[in-house]
Amino acid sequence: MQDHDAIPYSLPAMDDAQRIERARSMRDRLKQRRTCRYFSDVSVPREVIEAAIEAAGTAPNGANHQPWHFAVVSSPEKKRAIREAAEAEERAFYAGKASEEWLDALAPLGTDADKPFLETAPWLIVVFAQRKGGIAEDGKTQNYYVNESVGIACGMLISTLHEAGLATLTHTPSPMGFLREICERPEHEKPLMVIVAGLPEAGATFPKHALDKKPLSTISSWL
Ligand code: IYR
Repeated sequence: MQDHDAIPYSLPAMDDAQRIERARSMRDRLKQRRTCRYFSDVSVPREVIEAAIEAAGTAPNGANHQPWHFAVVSSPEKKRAIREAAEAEERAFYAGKASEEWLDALAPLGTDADKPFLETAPWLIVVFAQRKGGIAEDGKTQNYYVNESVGIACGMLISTLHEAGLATLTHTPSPMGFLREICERPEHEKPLMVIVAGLPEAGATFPKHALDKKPLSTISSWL
């Protein structure tokens, strides 16, 4: 190992039974997460969103450049602008841009071009991937493994919001260049997704299809 500044690392003491218990308990909580498409307009404290973004900001990432930016939208004007632009893209998607195969795959979800939750939910977290910038955010230094890094950060963000009792939806209008203008972000940042966060509205449902999870034996192999 090359000479570098380093700090001792250790973990809190735990025995194997505790490790198994903690892993299963985390799994069971994450299993309760649903993608929500029906949001109430009830407000949720900004502190929850701040803490979740700080959690996301600890994600493993390329060269510790932390190539992400979270634009947090709560103003009715900005939410409306995002909804209008997203629905325009979605109308084109559902009316012909999407292949028959893609539309068939979406049928069990019951989605369509209407995205009222982009206005009703209290928070929209627009996630940007920084192709350049380095730790100093200079807009020039090359970043590495950008999509991987930001994808992991999004997983941690969603998990923290779920742990805090919030419903989320990962929304990916396509194309989503309009998010850069509305959120006033620079050219070298690529919008990756909108994470809608809030509380489910009364009577909210989720598709049965979502419970159809692949078992451990399918999603893993042990060599
Ligand atoms: N972006 C569209 C379509 C959509 C695509 C996939 I893949 C999904 O898992 C869900 C929706 C929409 O938001 O309706």
